[in-house]
Amino acid sequence: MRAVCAGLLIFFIATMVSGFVSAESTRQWDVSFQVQSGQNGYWVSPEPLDPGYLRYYLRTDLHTVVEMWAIIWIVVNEGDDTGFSETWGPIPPAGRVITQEHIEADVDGIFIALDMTTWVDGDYFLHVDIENFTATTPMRVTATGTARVLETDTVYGDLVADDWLDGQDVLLYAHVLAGNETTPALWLADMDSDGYLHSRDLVLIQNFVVGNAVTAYVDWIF
Ligand SMILES: [Ca+2]
Ligand SMILES: [Ca+2]
Repeated sequence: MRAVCAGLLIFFIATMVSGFVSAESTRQWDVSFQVQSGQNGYWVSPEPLDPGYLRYYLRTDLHTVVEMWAIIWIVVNEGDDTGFSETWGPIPPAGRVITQEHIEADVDGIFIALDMTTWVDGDYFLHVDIENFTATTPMRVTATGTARVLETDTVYGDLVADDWLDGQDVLLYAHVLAGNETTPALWLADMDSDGYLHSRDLVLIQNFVVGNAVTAYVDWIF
């Protein structure tokens, strides 16, 4: 009887551990907002994040239309853009700012500036704030597309297995590519999801480590 109980206990512990290691969930939401120069714009996720995960990968795929006012709205720029950011968990009850950037651009001689902040509030809803939007001519920006969040207990690219992505992982990856280390699990290290370990995966990890979230993981599919 004791052996059976011990066996069941081991089974349940193994199930819990394996469930923890592989636990992840993907959320996808439609994004649609419009903001004019002189005004602020805000987007809030329709549902909160689960704060207890080890990592949160955020990806936006947006079609953006930039227009200027000249009696009517005239399109001056249009295109598709993928953005990527991430943060670690657990997310504290106070929430957390994920990215905060001041953006300046020259669109056909019109100077545009704005502040964009991505953050999680105390109830774990994801926010994108656009504030201090100024332009030398009245402008508006319309964005439509999707936002995706992968909540996971796996830190992709973490070859050193310390639950963090940094220069150590980059170095180990370089050794792997040089044939000097045991090949890591493909699912963990194949950052662009093409089924191979190659220099592009190393570049993607490097971009993320140095904080170049615009190009890091852009081709990473989840
Ligand atoms: Ca690491
Ligand atoms: Ca790859």
